Amino acid sequence: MEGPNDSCPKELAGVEGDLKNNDTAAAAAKIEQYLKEQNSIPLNIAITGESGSGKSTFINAFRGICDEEEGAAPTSVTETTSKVTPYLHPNYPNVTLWDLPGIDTTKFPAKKYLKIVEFEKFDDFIIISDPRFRENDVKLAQEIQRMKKKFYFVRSKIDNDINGAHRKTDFSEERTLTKIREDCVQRLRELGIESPQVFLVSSFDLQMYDFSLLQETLERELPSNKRDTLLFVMPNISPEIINKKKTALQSKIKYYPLGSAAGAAVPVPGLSVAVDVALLAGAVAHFGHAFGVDIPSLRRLSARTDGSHTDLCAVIISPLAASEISKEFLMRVFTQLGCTAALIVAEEASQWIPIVGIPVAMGLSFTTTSKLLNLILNQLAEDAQSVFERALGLKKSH
Ligand SMILES: Nc1nc2c(ncn2[C@@H]2O[C@H](COP(=O)(O)OP(=O)(O)OP(=O)(O)O)[C@@H](O)[C@H]2O)c(=O)[nH]1
Ligand SMILES: [Mg+2]
Repeated sequence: MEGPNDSCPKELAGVEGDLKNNDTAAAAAKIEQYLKEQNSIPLNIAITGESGSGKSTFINAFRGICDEEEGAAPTSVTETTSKVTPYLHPNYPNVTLWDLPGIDTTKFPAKKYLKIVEFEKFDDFIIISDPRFRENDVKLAQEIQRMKKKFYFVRSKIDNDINGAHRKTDFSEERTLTKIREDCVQRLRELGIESPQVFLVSSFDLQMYDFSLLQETLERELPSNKRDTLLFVMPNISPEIINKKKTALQSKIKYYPLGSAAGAAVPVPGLSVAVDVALLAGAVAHFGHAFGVDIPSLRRLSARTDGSHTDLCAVIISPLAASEISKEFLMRVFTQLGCTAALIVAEEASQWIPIVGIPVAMGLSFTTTSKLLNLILNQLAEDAQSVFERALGLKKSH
């Protein structure tokens, strides 16, 4: 856990001074604004590649949406992506995946193509190709590079390759994947890409093969202010990604108690603290969205499995997962959890105050609220892990 000496983000530079001057309202306003902005940083990822390579299927899998569901990108063996279409992430509308037609479909040269799709607005390009990278993909990559944008190659439909190779007597998944990867890299090098980044992906099985590597690479190469934005929209493909989300969410918890606008805080029954329920409801809803344990995310996940919504929810322990987060409901849960939190608070009250100069009177409220949010976060993270395991057991066969 971060301690008192952590430096504040630059957006919060004036908060310390506000608190020292006892101007908690000014501090709260700055923090509230900062938290709001954190959840609305735009991220635009372009998905391109030749017709039938699996662009739309990849977009749906990334967004956790079934190919047949309303709002899904249409997918088919016949040509379907004919114009630039934005698909907003269902939980975070600031994140958009753009379904772009392939160069071959549009018949534009790479330079003109990028101009028409307005390349400036994209943070990254993912070029999807099956079963081998074609010259058009490479021309596009070279042009993207010239425009100083990042691109990543995805070799799609790896499940087909593995199923095909399985029939051989000396089958080794590891060897098959290494061979496909090396062939792709070699071909791209021959076509003039110096150090191509190639990821082997099956959109039917994102938890397999290189999707997590793609996620890590995208995250690492994004500007630092966009990394958490990407992390929170990532599908839960592994226990590690859920843990990563938890750590990122945890690092922001310390700001919520201080973000309570003056006059907006109300006492929690049975506890000697007041909280800004609306602000905290926003935090809890954000946790649920990032972990995919809110009602709509669980519905979408069950549609992608062979189980029902009830099957998935059977493993959930937090009252705040799979629930409507109203202010009244949150207050009831806070009161119940508060009894547990209050016991721990007594030990920790003086020990962990993150922003220097915090008035002592705020300390107790601060620690209690942080503790409550941490308890909720831990429970929701645990639920996300159980739901992830359950969903794996209920996986649809393609
Ligand atoms: N086995 C397997 N099939 C896939 C995968 N991804 C896509 N497909 C199939 O490939 C076909 C084409 O997929 P789409 O996602 O429609 O391809 P697209 O690139 O959007 O095609 P256009 O819109 O025509 O440009 C569909 O039948 C998909 O089910 C995958 O990872 N594995
Ligand atoms: Mg398509």
